[in-house]
Amino acid sequence: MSREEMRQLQSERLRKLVHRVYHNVPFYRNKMQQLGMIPDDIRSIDDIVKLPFTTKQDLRDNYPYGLFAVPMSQIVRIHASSGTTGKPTVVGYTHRDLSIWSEAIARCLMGFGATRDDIFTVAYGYGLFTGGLGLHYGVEHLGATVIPMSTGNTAKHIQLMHDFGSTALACTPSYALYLAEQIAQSGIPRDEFRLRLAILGGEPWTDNMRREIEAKLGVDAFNIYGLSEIMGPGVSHECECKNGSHIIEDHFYPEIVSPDTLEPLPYGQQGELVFTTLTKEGIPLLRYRTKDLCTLTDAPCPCGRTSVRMSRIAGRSDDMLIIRGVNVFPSQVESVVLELPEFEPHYRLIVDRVNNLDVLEVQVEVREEFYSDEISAMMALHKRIASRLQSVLGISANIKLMEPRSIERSEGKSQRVIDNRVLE
Ligand code: DLL
Repeated sequence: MSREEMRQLQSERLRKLVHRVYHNVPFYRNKMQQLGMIPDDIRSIDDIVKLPFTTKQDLRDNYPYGLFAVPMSQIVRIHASSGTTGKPTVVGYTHRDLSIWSEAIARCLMGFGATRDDIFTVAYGYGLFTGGLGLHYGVEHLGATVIPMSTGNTAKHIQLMHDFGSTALACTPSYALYLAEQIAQSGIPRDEFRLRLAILGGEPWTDNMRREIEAKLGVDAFNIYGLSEIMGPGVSHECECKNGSHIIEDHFYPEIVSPDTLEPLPYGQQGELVFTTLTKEGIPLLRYRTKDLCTLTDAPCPCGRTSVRMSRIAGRSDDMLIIRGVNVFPSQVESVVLELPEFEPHYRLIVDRVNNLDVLEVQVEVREEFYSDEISAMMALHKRIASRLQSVLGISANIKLMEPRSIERSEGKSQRVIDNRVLE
């Protein structure tokens, strides 16, 4: 499609979308009324800059279903990802949404050179996370074979990838590196595996990691990007040129804005990535602020695709961490320590990468009156906070109980996160 044809399609879809959310989502109707707008003010995709932004906080304020644009009878699936505190961010899909999502992922997979003859091991988590089920239905839509492994039990993964002749692996890049090492130690010769493709995303990674994964696993490794609020994986994907990720922009319209002023920035300048879901029915979002920092380009790609490409994610404009593929906000830890009377509201998160696996240590300060020399008392306290944190964060962490007043107080912004991972 030429750029002009794409803009026409996007304009048409945006006009319909704005009418839909204005009439079906009170949140958007109020926002537009506050701005003195009516749906007919939006005539083309260029008018998108007039529309209000949406943030994770808006989803949280309307928890769980307040931003849905269709009755629950039309919602056929729910997914959720971490919110900034205890409550997750909830998204809902209609039949049509799921069909567009599967098609979007199938388009990504074709961009990686996958065919119906491939046998995919999907090692993203199945469940509320969009990674597992998202890839799963995309692989089926392509007509390839899917082995729904989900996460955990690496030895079994390796055995079944070997025995089932898996040709493609979909997982986080850090898990791919970990798997590569475990395969090397498994004693099974690498040439007995048929792996040729790795579909990696869900967390930031680098070209150096790509080279290492490709060399160790003997695969061609590709980046896939996405976020649950917009759909899940499959918002953008690399092609054989591996030079930026093509955005599926007939469904997900991208903009770059300054995270400080929210003014739109021209292509080529780094800023915060913002998406508008042009066709989504369940929970359509206007100008959703991803907080991911990157650049966009519409320069022609040698592969022949005409879509806008995004660079790798250079960082975040908020404090979200991705630990073993799971989104973690320091404020989630804060909500737990505030809930439990035995702890002070002082805490620290220390993240390391050991053997390519992320390790999280959470240091929490025990209140004077609850601090004791008795091991059993401290162990009970440890257990209490560990289980609460595990349930709020969705990942396990090494908990370190700290003596009263041992975590440094600061007058300015306290440094609550020490991230020792270096992505090279
Ligand atoms: O991580 C969806 C996904 C699953 C994408 C599997 C790719 C593969 P969330 O849990 O909502 O959804 O997290 C979204 O993860 O805003 C980015 O910060 C980060 N992220 C996702 N893919 C990439 C990537 C899924 N390829 C958040 N590179 C996003 C860098 C990524 N960061």
